[in-house]
Amino acid sequence: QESGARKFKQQHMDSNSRHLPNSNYCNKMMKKRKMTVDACKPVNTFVHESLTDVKAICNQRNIRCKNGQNNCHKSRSSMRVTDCRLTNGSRHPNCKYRTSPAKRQIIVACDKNRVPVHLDA
Ligand code: UM3
Repeated sequence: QESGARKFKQQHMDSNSRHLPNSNYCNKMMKKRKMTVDACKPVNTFVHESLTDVKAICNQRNIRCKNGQNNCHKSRSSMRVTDCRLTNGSRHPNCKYRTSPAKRQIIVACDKNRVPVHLDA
């Protein structure tokens, strides 16, 4: 498996948490998924859908990503996600996050193997 795909799963996939997250969800998950090691990653989204459904987004038409590349794709349906945003005044290594569940269409970048490697929005 290519590193981009592995990193996407590590940083963005949490298929098995079906219930609404509690307020500690992001504090625990951002640490567990290694996004607080060198620095506190400021914003990160976890997707609570199956890997099959998230990979299928790569079959949607290509659209422009925020970085100007054209390998992004938008999900047809809304997906269950949780946004983690670093709180003001939070200092490494004590990374503290606000946990915000949401349902929305997501945009992912896919590589040549048609697997997600980045979450664009
Ligand atoms: N990011 C999210 N959710 C958002 C916006 C940004 O997870 O709603 C992440 C994805 C990028 C990073 O990390 O912020 C910079 O845009 P990634 O490339 O590891 O997916």
